[in-house]
Amino acid sequence: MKNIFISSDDIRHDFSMAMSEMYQKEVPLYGDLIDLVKAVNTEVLSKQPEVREQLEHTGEIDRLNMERHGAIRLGTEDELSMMRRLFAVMGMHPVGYYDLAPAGVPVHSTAFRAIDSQSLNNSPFRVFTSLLRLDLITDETLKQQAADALAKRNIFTDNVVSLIELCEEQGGLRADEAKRFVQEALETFRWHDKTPVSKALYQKLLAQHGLIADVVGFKGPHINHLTPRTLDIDAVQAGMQAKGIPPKAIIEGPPKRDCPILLRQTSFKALEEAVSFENQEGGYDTGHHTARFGEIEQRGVALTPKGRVLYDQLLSQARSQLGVMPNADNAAEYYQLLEESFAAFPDNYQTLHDEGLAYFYYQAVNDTSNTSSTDSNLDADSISNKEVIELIEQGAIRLEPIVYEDFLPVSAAGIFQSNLHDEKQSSYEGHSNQQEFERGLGASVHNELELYQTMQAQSLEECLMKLNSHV
Ligand code: OOG
Ligand code: NI
Repeated sequence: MKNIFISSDDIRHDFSMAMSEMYQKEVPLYGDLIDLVKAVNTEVLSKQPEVREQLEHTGEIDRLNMERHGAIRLGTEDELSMMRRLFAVMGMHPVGYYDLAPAGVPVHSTAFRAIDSQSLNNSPFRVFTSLLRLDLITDETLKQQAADALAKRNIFTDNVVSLIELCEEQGGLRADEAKRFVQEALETFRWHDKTPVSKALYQKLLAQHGLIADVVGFKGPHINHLTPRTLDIDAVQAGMQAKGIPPKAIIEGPPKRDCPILLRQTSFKALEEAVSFENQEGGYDTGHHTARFGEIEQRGVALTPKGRVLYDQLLSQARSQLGVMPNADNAAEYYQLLEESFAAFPDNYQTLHDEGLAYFYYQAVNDTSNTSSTDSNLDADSISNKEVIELIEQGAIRLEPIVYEDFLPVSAAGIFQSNLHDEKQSSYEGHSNQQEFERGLGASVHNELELYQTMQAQSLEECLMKLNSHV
């Protein structure tokens, strides 16, 4: 029977395009950033054929220009669970748990994204989604006022809720339903310059934390940035300065390397935007709010638990040697410390693989002369690591890096902070609370490491099957 439903990958693709178009209209600097990223990526692909070849082998080449992530901040558990159902329509599922309270940001978060290689290549769009932790506000009166304001708002249109329910009932959406869904879902992420709270309340919220004002003070979770993927973040950072787009002082994440790992990110400063606060006379008081910005990122290979421990250790070593938060004045020193610290992290793919530090796709090399010494009974369950390494050395198997699809809590905190003008609080006490987050979400989050492990294992299985059939 022919499937009457549109694939969720297509809905996600259409939605990400609609979102990008809306944000370019709302924040024109973001459009300039996209042009810059495109130019840099084109240059890298023409000057570094090995990068092009790698992206062709992993299938990422086609997704490069559509690749972006966004971020939103939600106020209540109900909003979070409906958001999960909304993203599920587009094949986006919660992956990972990020607790940002230790870094002084009163939220915990997950990322909604596709989870298998093919869907990711069809549309890699993902949304970093944070839930405000009102429990970390110590002022009881303010906490209550914030909770009341949040209880009054409804961030979803009635139509989008009906379409989500319809999708859940019938198992998908038809073309016209999907089209309406994209339009209706977009409404939740739109910017509103008229706020439902008084200026006085807004200012009290702001004095607690910029993020609390950004969530509680508004009608909905406006998309606060969109982030294209670049192949050379240092070139884009330099280009931003030259184009008059003021970048944040520090590129977050690991230092520049031959074999990029995880994720490096930088952003341009949030805009100061005019807003109107509702007053008791039914009119509006004018003011402004800073929340929305643009960001860029360069993605590298996903790390295994062992690699991730080493990354965290080397990063915190560099940061503690610096002694203070990295900023514009100590940027050069910070990069120097980071380079020195990360000298201990192997910088070629073969070593990263052999030492079990990163995840890779195994691909059969289409040249039978390489497989002459292999037997025809290669089996993914019983093959040893040593045998795999031998096949790689013989040229029968090629390694390609599995790109990191997720986020990094220290980097995310740096991105939040650079846009909040709030350096008062350096950390919140209070436990990381994945279970509570998942209760609000109404589902467990996927473990990202397991997803990468599965991708790697599947590729090994397919690769060995191909080699067996060659002999
Ligand atoms: C999210 C900040 C984190 C990233 O790319 O790490 C983030 C936010 O500002 O809401 O987007
Ligand atoms: Ni981001």
